[in-house]
Amino acid sequence: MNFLKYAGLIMLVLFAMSCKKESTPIDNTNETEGLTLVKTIANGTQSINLYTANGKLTVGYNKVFLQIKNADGSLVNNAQLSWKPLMQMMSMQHACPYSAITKVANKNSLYEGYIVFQMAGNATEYWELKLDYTIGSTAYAATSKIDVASASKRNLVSFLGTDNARYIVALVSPTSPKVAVNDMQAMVFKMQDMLTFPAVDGYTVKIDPRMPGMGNHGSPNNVHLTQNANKIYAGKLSLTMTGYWKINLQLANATGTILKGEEVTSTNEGSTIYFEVEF
Ligand SMILES: [Cu+2]
Repeated sequence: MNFLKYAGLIMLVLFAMSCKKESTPIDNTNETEGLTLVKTIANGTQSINLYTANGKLTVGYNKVFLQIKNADGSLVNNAQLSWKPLMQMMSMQHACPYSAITKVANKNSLYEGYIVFQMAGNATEYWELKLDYTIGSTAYAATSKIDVASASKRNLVSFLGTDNARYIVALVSPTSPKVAVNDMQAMVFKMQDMLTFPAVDGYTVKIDPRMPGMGNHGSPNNVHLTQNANKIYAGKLSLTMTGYWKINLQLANATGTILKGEEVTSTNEGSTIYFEVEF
C-alpha cells in the first residue's frame, strides 16, 4: 500500500518534470532586428532597453520600442508597462502627447508606443522618462534623463487656436518622401493642461505643399488629412520633384471652422503653420 502510494507520487513528480522539459522555450532572438538602441534604463532589478529606428529621440513624433531584461539576461515576456515623459524646465514642468504601451503583434518580448516631444532638451532643461511596470503581481519603476534632439526640418507645430485651445499637430509620415503622391499621416492633440494632451477627433488637417524656392509652385492631387480607422489623420501628399517643400497647414474643427493657418494665395505666400520636407 505504502509502496504503491510512493510509486504514484514518484510517477507524478516525473510526469511534472517531463512536462516542464517539453514546454518549448520562447524564442526572443532578433525581435529588435532593424531597430537601434537609444538608451538602457536600469533600476537594479531589470534593465529596460529603449529602441527607435535610428537610435535617437527627436522633436516630433517618435515611435519607441521597449524590451525588459532580467539580471541574468533573459527577456521579460509578461510585463504591463506605462510611461510618463516629463520635461524639467527652469521654471516649470510639463509633459507631452504620448500613447499607452502595448505588446508588438507577433512578438514575445517587444513593446511599443509613441511619444511626441514638442521641444528639445538642452544643458539646463531636460526630458525625463518614468517607466512603471508590473511583472506578475510585482510593481517596478525606473526613471532616467533622456536626450531629445531638435529636428532638422519642422515636423511639429504648436499653437493657440481661434477657439482659445492650445494644439499640437505632429507629422508622422512620410519619413522618406519620394517624387510621387505620398501617403501622409499626422496626429492632432489638444493641450488640456501642462501634463495632459488628449488626441483630438473629427478635425481636418488641410495641406498645401509649395516650393518657395521655385516661384512657390504647388502640386496636384493632394488630399487633406482626415482620421482613418486607427484614428490617425491620413491623406495624400503630392511632391512633384526633389528639393525643399513647405507643407502649408490649416487646422479645421469638426464643423469646418479654421482654428489656425491661412490659405496660400497670390498675395499670401504661406501659412503661419507648416511642416517642412527636403529630399
Ligand atoms: Cu519644455
